[in-house]
Amino acid sequence: MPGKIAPSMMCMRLEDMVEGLKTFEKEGIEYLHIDVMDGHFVPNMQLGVDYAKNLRALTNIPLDIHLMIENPDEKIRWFDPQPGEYVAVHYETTKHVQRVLASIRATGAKAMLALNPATPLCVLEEVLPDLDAVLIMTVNPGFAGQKMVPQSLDKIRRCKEMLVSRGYDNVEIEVDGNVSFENAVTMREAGADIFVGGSSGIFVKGMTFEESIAKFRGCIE
Ligand code: S6P
Ligand code: MG
Repeated sequence: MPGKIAPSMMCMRLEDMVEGLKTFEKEGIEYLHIDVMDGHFVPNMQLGVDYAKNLRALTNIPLDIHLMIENPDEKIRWFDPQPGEYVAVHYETTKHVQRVLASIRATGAKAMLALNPATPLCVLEEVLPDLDAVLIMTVNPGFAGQKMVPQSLDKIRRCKEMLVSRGYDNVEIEVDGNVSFENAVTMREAGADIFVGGSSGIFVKGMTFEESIAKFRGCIE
């Protein structure tokens, strides 16, 4: 199965929103990646509850909600997750990882656990049955336009090996951070399934969305 694309909507200029979404629909974009930042877990504030709800009114492309917020536990329902959408919580943000993952599934959405670059893969071990996807951060979260942490490729590879060897190869791997055309190729080889396209992959200066999406697809076949 070819890789799937989730453009990072915090990189979308407001003036491009309506036409951009039409192009994404025409090009078969699989998900819209929504970065939610609280100014505590990460040193930035971005996108929120109304943004997610308004986006659903503009398009049928399912959302991929990336929560970079402390204590996400009771806040998940604020986003009214829908069947077919993903909600990612960071391992580092809650003391109750299993409970939070189960509460995402209870909404009908798919449960994803996000790991910062320094967080080891072993934290996945006890929650494998609760996961629909793992989000491997390939930059430290907070900002677009950063460089990939180099050891990320080996981490993706080891994550894939872990999932396959434990019989959880149905659990998808999403990668987020400097997923450039070049990096997307090696991330794909390492085992990634869903690719967040930001300033280095989909919102690329000098390229139309049609051009960047076509080139990106070629990198993740
Ligand atoms: C970062 C955030 C990401 C970025 C994306 C930007 O904290 O979670 O989703 O928006 O990584 O992509 P790029 O190509 O600018 O790194
Ligand atoms: Mg993100």
